[in-house]
Order: sequence, then structure tokens, then C-alpha cells
Amino acid sequence: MGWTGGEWHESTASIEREAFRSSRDRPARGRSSVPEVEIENAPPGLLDRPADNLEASGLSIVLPALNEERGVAAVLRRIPRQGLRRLGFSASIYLLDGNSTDRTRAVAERLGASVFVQSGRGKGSAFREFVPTITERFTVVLDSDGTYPPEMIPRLVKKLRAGNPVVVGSRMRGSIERGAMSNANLLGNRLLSGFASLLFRIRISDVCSGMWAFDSAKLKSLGLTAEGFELEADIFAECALRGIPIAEVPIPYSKRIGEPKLRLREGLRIAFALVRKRIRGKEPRPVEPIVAERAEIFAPPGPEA
Ligand SMILES: Nc1nc2c(ncn2[C@@H]2O[C@H](COP(=O)(O)OP(=O)(O)O)[C@@H](O)[C@H]2O)c(=O)[nH]1
Ligand SMILES: [Mg+2]
Repeated sequence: MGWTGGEWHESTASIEREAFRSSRDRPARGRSSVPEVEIENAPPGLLDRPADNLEASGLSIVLPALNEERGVAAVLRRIPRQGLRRLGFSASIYLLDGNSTDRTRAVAERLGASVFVQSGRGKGSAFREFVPTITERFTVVLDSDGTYPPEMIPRLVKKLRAGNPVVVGSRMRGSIERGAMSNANLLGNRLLSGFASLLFRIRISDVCSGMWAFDSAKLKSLGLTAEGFELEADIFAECALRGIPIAEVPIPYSKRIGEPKLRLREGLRIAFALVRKRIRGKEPRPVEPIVAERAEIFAPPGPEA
């Protein structure tokens, strides 16, 4: 596990050019928002920085990735960095790498992300390793396969700023591009969301969504245990058990770039993970009903506003 230097690019127009320049050629970084040290050598306290030490306007955009060299490039280019700056957010982008064997890390670095290489295996383990290192007030996580819309990040973080501690991008309330999800997967997603809602008696329309946003202090307070693709179910279960409300924002879901890592049998693992948390956890505390935005018709992702 460790960090490699990433870089913040001020101009989106320069990003494509930057993608193929070697890291040696790049100008010195303007601001250092990540510890440039091996985690093992981190100064005491860095890994469990108290919540009130979080950078107030900071936004951590986290992209879990395992062999997504094409997907991650597309996602990084679509992040509306200028729009976020105009909203007053100071965003830092982190690639959460699962020891990719393709050019994922190199592409991400060249497009302005800081690279964090996980030591364990699985998406859940990667996220749990990364969370204690977050120094920004807000966190957004989205898959790096091009299926989730970076253009919607401002909408999610505005919801956070309005006082919602956790926000999920819901494909079920939004739209699913033709061919982006098989009927079996759609049914599986609906069944798992219904099951999760019943089990915890709190409605969620898309428990398997790969796009979430958090007040980082709340995120750090969740006792997540997921190792793999049950991460999202784990987040939902922990929020339910702690009485943390989840706001839903409709999002469009698009076809994947590159090969999927999730297999159908993961659905069962996710269902078991929900049951395990429900049995081990105490009774869910009553929470505000999930706050949902009205579903909207989405235009295909265009250039950043
Ligand atoms: N860091 C890390 N990321 C992973 C791992 N496995 C999958 N991912 C990433 O997690 C995201 C979701 O995986 P994906 O195969 O798209 O699953 P699906 O969207 O649920 O079908 C993608 O961005 C993957 O690259 C892993 O072991 N470690
Ligand atoms: Mg995917």
C-alpha cells in the first residue's frame, strides 16, 4: 500500500495533452492535499485525524479501479473540476488501485489523480484502507468504468452541503442506458434493494449503486467491514444501524468501458452480508425517511457546464 505523487491540473483543456506527457515533464504541484509519504511512515495521528481537522472546502473524489485504463481516463476527463471550483469546492482526486496490471495507475496520474495502491484485495478492502487517510470534509466515490456520471458530482455534493450526511446516486430513480444492464442484473439489483429495505425497514431504491457521497466525518464513523463488492450494502446497513439518513439523487447509468469484475454469484454474497449485519447489529434506530429528488430525464453526458 502507498501513495504515488498525483497532481492537480488547473485547466481541463490541458488534461488530454497532459495524459501522454511523462510525469517528469509536469510542473510542480500547486497544492499538496495528500500526504506524500508512505502510509507506514505517516506521522502519528495522520491516519486517524479527528473529524474537526478536515479541510472545510475540501472534496475527495475517490475512484476504485482494477485494470480500468480506458474507463479511468474517460471518468477523469469528465469530472467537472471548474464547476466544482465555482461551487467553492477544492477537489482532490484519488485513484484507489487494486494492484492493476495494465496502465491504470499511469493514466490516472497523468490525468491529475493521486494514486493509492491497496495492500489487500477487493473493492471493499481498498475503500476501508483509504477512508482513514481522508483529509477533506466531503467524499465522493464512484466506479471508474465509465458507468456512473461524473457530471452529477456537483449535484451530490450540493446535497451534502445542504446538510445530508450521506447521498446515493440512484440508477433506479434515474435512467439506465439501453444495454448497460442485463435483465438478470436489473432484477438482481431490484431484489437486493427490496431485500435490504425490508431487512432494515428503511427504503433504498438502489443499494448496489457505485456512486455515493459522504460527509467524511460520518463516513469515518461507519464500522465498515466489507472486503469486496458487498461494500455498498455494508454502507447502507451501517447507516441504517446508526440512524444516519441517506438522500437519493437520480442518476443516469451508462454502458461499461472494459471488462466487468463482478460475477452474478456476488449477488448472494451481498444478500448474506446484509443478513449478517442485520443479525449482528442492534435494532435499527428510526431515521428520517430517505430524501429523494424527483426523477428526471437525463440528456446524454455533454461537456462540462
Ligand atoms: N481498488 C479496487 N477496485 C476494484 C476491485 N475490483 C473491482 N474494482 C473496481 O470497482 C468498480 C466496480 O467494479 P465492476 O467490475 O464495474 O463491478 P460492477 O459495476 O458492479 O459490475 C470498478 O471501477 C472496478 O475497477 C479491487 O479489487 N480493488
Ligand atoms: Mg461497473
